[in-house]
Amino acid sequence: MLLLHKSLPLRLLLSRRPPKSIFVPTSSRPRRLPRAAMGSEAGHTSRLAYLPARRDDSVVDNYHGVQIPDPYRWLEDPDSEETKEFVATQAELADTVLAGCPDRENLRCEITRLFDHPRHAAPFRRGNKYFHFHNSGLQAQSVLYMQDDLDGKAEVLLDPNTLSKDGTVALSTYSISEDGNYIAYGLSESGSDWVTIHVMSITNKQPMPDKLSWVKFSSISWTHDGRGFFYGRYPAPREGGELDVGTETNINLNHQIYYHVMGSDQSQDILCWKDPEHPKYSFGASVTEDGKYIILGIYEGCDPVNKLYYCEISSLPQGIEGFRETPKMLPFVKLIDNFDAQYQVVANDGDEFTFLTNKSAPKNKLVRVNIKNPELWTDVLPEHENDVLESADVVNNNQLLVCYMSDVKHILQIRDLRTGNLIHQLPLEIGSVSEISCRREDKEVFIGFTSFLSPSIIYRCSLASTIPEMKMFREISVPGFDRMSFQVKQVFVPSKDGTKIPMFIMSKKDIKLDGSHPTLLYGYGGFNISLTPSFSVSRVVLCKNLGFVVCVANIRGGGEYGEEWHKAGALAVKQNCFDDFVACAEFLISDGYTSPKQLCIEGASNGGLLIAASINQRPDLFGCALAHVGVMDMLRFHKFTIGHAWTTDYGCSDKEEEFHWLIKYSPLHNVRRPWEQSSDNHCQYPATMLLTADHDDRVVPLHSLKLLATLQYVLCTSIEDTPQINPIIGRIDRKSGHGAGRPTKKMIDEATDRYSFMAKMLGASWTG
Ligand code: X99
Repeated sequence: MLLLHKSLPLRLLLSRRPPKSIFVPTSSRPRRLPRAAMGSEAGHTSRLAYLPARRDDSVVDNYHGVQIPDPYRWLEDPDSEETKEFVATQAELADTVLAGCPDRENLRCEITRLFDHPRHAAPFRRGNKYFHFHNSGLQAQSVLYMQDDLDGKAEVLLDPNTLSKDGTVALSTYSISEDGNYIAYGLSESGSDWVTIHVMSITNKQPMPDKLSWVKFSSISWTHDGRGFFYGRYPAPREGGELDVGTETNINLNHQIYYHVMGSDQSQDILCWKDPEHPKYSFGASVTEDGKYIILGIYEGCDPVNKLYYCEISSLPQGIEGFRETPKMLPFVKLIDNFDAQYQVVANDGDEFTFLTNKSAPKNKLVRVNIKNPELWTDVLPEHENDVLESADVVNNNQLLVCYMSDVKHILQIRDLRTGNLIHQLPLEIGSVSEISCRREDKEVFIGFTSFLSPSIIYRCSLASTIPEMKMFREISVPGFDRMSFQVKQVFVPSKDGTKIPMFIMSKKDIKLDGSHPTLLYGYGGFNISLTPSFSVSRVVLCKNLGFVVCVANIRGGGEYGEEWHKAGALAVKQNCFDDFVACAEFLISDGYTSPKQLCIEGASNGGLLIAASINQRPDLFGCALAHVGVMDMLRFHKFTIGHAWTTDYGCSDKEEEFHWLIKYSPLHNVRRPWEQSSDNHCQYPATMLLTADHDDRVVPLHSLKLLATLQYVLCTSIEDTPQINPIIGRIDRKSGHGAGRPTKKMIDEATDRYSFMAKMLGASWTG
């Protein structure tokens, strides 16, 4: 069967003017659009000519008695010629559309100009040295510097930009040994989740021979004797498969924790924990700040719940290395052996441990227990009525730096570690704490702050004096950005069931609420993740140069109000996420910000699912949709890479009841022709861009590819005189992944493409 007309030049596939016959009014074609409605005011008058992709009608699955066709199953094979051809054709189509977006070069230029400013992260101390990351502006990756003291000269320790020409090798994790002599660091290529750990001597900056492969979802934690470190890995994903790592879709099972002894080959690493009876579990091992215990966290998915085991290093007669020759794993003691709640170590004084937990406290609390006598647990800092306890870091020996989230804004306090009592409230503007850098022995802490209109400030807060002082240590300034010309407000929008959904709205100062503004609405809604305020160059450019209103909706499913808020947008009630998002969109229209034709929605990952489900459910409400790296096939996501971990939020189609939740909103399975569904026979889907990348091994590209083929088939190619004029395109990046580690140029190129498409589709014009 002919799949794709790859020999046809693409410009011929783009019918500048649709064939006449399609648009000749006849009584048998009531769905036809009058010319004026063909999106001319939205800047697109011609329909794209899509190449129909092959449909394989023989693939039909039986889910608990329900037959579900999957005609694009063949797109699940990333290595087949047919898939490569589909990807090439879609990329070409997107390129042609993008080449016709008038503000593309304006956007690229302005985003690049604003990106080009030096930025520092908070310093941290190890041994007798300070370390920090710095990007001079347009460097692909930030560079790790070290210095003897904070006023001294900083020298480069590790510059990832030297590791590849195009900046696609990124530093994804690192850990410096207690004495400050070695750094173990993980590199990932092309945005993949796979990591290779290397080691470097810090004293002479010499690379060590150590090289650890197939590391994934791993931190690195040194034992305090500096002999080695713990890390997590999977079995290699495919036979002989060092080829184009990160493009494979194989399920990740049987995570394992190893201890690597410096100077040895990976084959000699000591297996510390595995659980073949529970292949989907994943593990994290870390050494406590006092160096005495190994803490093992056990996770069965993405929920904030974990088992917690410990091992006292001094109890091992021949140390950890005594386990090299034995088939035994480390003798962990099971402190928490069920998945009731989350337990994170905050501090320990010998056997007495302080944990941050959500056990019977969905907004989190601090508890204390003697791990040798774990019957008695006491509350140190009880759950707050409204605010979520996000983190607690021990500092200045016996104090805690506590971070709360209150209506999606952060609050910082100094508390007493023993009693939990409040000592000081630290002054903080409205925004987010982006990082906290301190250790227990430190008398000062570095705090990173960001907000919609604050690029980043690093505060240095000394706890040595009676009243802590928040001194500005570094302020990042963006040339040409004047925060005084913008405004941000927070509103609380009632959703379908009356729940108040917080939403931030950023715009130029004093805009008229006359319904005229191009507007971008962003959301996520899942996995207990909170969208707190942060600075974005590209969003500032949208407001400043294209007159946009930019909104962030804190819908249910996130962690904005703790675990209850998360659970209220998951599993059987995932629909609440979409209802909340739609309510926010409707608010923006009814309150005079915008109109449906000028409203674009955007989200990534679980937020890509949000966008795709939203356009399926309310195609009439939006003019444009940008769905990045979305989970689009809700019946099969658990079969690929780490997808099985997401059943904690979504459920799994293997279970009958859960299949019925999923089939109701799965983007791939709910694409309908809106003109056949509504009384408005002109109703079409918004202009849609699905974004994915070849090395996305978190949400594998097949999700977006199958949805793209389905949208184009149902709306565009399977019906001759379709009213679907708004383009449906896929931007498929190369040498890119889910988002982490993306080089600056790729970030700029992507923002340029998606926002120039959006601007054209909404009819927004460049105001300079
Ligand atoms: C993940 O899939 C995280 C994957 N992951 C683990 C880790 O399973 O990063 C794991 C175990 C131990 C250490 C580190 C890790 N996540 C993270 C979800 C959302 C998240 C994700 O990427 F929970 F924040 N998704 C993509 C969910 C749906 C789309």
